[in-house]
Amino acid sequence: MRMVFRWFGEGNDTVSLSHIKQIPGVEGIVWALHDVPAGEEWPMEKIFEVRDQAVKHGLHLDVVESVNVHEDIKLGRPTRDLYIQNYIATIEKLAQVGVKVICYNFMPVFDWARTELHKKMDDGSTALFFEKSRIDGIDPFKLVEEINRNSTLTMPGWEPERLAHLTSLFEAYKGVSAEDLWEHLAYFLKAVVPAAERCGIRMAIHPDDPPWPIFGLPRIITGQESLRRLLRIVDSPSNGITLCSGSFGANPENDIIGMIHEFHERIPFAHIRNVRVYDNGDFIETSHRTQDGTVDIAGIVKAYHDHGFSGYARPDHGRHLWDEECRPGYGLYDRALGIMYLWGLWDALERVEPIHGKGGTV
Ligand code: CS2
Ligand code: MN
Repeated sequence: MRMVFRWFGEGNDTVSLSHIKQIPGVEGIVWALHDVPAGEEWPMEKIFEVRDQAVKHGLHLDVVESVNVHEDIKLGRPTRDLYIQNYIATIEKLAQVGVKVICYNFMPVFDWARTELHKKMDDGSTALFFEKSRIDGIDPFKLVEEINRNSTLTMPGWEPERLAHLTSLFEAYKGVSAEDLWEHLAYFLKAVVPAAERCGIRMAIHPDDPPWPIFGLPRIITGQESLRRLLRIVDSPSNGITLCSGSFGANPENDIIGMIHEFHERIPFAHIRNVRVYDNGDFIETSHRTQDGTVDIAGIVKAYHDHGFSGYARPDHGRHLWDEECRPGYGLYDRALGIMYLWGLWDALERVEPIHGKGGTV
């Protein structure tokens, strides 16, 4: 297991590279050019800039999260070919600085969705929260109207300045079914995976979060069956998975340990975090510790260890602790605690049965 840590870039993150360097066992950053809009080719000078910053701190940049996929690709519009060309050009450039894994997702319009970014927990910390009944059955057009009428009403991702853009995207997705989205994903992968292969890069799709359709938009990377289907589209190590335990874990029916056993050879990148799912379907992001949530983190780490996992892993969203002001879910403290928990589990497993000699699978 090679531990890495997400970093949003100089001036764009409250956590510095020197802080990251002090977390035990972290060898690299998980990075992206967050100011380059989806669909554009990444400029080489900016890539070199991040490379130089990372190298100065003795950190590598093997893992990129994410090279975002332009909506026209997800919508299957004719302009997608141009955006796919740009995507391939970016892959080729990233190979020049030694990138090994590119994480991406195929969620229409939104990345992860939550109803509250700072839900207060009993111990005084705050965390990202999803209230299911607030989202279920929402007609997105009605919500836009409501937000327009009532200026204090808002939801993460629904900021007033985005509303016009959101409305036109919702219009565009009206006729797009889950099957259409699968087709558009296949078209994208068939074009991009051979290029990634040539470059020695592994593409790794991030699951949908939460893993079910919201706001009437299709979502397709939701569980074990969808991962099977994804891997069949292009049978290559360069068509892989970012196995995010927190995203899949929001649906208690997902058997994450089973996914690791089935797909371990196609998981170059693991996101490991916990969530607590309530009976009514709400969920909150907890500490990484197994007992604190409903995801069996200890069992997950053991499953990776059983397979001699030598891919990259990072803690995922954390709570906001000790009055830290940070990007929602991306503070230093809870993610650093998470890493120490993951290492604790890992090292204990190593004591019992060292991987060395078993042979890794990734
Ligand atoms: C999230 C996502 O769970 C996560 O890691 O923070 O934003 C994730 O980075 C993207 O969906 C990956 O493309
Ligand atoms: Mn994740």
